[in-house]
Amino acid sequence: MVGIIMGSTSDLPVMEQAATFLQSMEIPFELTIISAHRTPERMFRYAKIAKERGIKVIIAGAGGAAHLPGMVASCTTLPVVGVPILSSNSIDGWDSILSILQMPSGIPVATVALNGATNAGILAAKIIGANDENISKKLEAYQQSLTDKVLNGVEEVNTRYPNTFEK
Ligand code: RP5
Repeated sequence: MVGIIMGSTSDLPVMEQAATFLQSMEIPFELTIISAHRTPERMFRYAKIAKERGIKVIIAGAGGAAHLPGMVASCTTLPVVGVPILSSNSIDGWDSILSILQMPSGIPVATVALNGATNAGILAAKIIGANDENISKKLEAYQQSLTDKVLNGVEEVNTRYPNTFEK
């Protein structure tokens, strides 16, 4: 249902975070390496037949001259979530971010933060969850768990420091 792709196996430690989130939501996904520069034909083929293979959202990660997400987006009507990666050939990460973020009008890539693969997984789940009540409910529970975590922290801090603001 979700296709996770990345330019190199060196991107895997970051991109696995998207896979981990999708697993926690029980959303089926596939994951593979596709390089825009080193395997361009594989990239075009993947993007062109992704929809007919049943994929609903593509998460694409790359670093440096990060052309994979944008080029894939140019060959499909599926939503593409881009993950800029701070890689060995990145100057400082801004190169990866801007390569993915600054798409021309007409070919959007939903770009998350540098190394933000968990958010890419969440965004993909939200896109699918817009038409799937079961996934939507799981996302609600996930967001509630984030709220609970913060409020537990509030309680913890209140035992050590004075505060009169409501919880
Ligand atoms: C990009 O170049 C890849 O997405 C990766 O982030 C970066 C470095 O690739 P390797 O040289 O580690 O294979 O295309």
